[in-house]
Amino acid sequence: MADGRKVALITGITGQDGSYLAELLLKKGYEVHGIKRRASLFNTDRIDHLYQDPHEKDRRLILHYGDMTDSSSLIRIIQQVQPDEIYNLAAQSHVAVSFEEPEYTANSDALGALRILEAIRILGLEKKSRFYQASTSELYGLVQEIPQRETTPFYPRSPYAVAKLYAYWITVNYREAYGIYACNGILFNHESPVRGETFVTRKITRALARIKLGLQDCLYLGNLDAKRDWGHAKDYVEMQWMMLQQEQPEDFVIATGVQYSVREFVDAGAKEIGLSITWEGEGVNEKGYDASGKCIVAVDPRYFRPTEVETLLGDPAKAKEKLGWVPKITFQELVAEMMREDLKAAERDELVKRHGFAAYDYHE
Ligand code: NDP
Ligand code: GDR
Repeated sequence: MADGRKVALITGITGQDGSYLAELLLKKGYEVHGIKRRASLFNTDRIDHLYQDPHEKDRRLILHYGDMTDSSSLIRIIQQVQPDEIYNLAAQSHVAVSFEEPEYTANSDALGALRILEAIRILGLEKKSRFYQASTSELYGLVQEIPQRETTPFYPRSPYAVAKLYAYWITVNYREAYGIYACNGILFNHESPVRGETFVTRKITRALARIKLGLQDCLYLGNLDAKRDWGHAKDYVEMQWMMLQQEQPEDFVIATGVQYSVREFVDAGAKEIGLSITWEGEGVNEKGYDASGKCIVAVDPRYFRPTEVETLLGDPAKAKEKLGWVPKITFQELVAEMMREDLKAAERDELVKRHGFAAYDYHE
């Protein structure tokens, strides 16, 4: 505690969840420390609104350079910060990219969690620092039970999910072996206007907005039939905090209990901005047409994954019962917010283009 304030350390503070969690903890009066890896750009867009100049007195948001693949930086930071709570959100979090970078994904996502837990032990903080591990519904992969709950067997289907499986179990093991207050939040997909642009929801809302304003012709997607249980990141970070406030550490599934397909997400987003899509064809030949008959959505097999997770649907009953947690933001509200924000961004880009500046565009 610093001046009676609780101290939290967030790895992955520059990511989607890190930014929402930092905002939440600052509101709750915490001193918040975040680990940021060195990049050639600032890369703090998502937390710029929370940033405080290092020269300000009584600063409550403090960033440290570090990396999940570098034990020495993690030990140094944890020693310096002496956190009451550690939220391990940092990860190479893209499933498709994990097939391209499997070793790096294992290093940051699996061994990264181990490095933090070992740092707690090396520094003798077992009774002080509570630990939250960002576990994932991807652990269920090839699903063994519908809906998935805390007791459902795991069957990971990507190098990302296999790395997260290690992180899940090492968290359980350090809890049992050393009495560390350590828990796993098994979070199903959660999105927001600051979701990374290459995850399917944000890719869809961004592209639909740009198509609407004539900045892009077509949205290329992979598996339109994949089904996900999509919630809002703002709701889910609240749960991350709640999990560390219990008497006993436990693992929880966090989900909405409702699922939609990728195709349904496209339809919902299109509806928000007055577009209606007619689907024709099947498999790789499936296409979506707007009211004028123009093709605006097409399948590109390059977005198929070597092994796919076809369907995920969570059962959040335990979180509801034990923590009184219920997601507040509905799927329709989530889609509406994402569409609204991406439309604003597209309008800015369109303005720039209209004034003769070439808008850089990168599709993925
Ligand atoms: P993001 O991809 O938005 O953020 C990941 C964060 O991790 C970024 O701050 C990134 O830094 C940082 N990071 C990546 N590699 C390293 C590294 N080697 N060292 C230090 N920092 C690193 O993910 P989300 O916010 O969406 O997710 C947060 C966590 O929750 C992740 O662990 C993810 O796997 C997990 N998760 C996410 C779900 C979701 O639906 N969003 C669902 C279930 C689990 P930089 O900004 O520099 O890239
Ligand atoms: P996911 O999220 O793999 O569930 O992992 P993503 O949005 O990438 O994919 C969801 C589903 O959509 C299908 N899909 C596409 N996906 C992407 N990215 N791009 C496409 O063009 C596309 N077309 C179809 C995918 O095949 C998949 O079935 C996310 C990440 O945040 C993880 O870190 C987290 O652990 C899980 O959610 C829960």
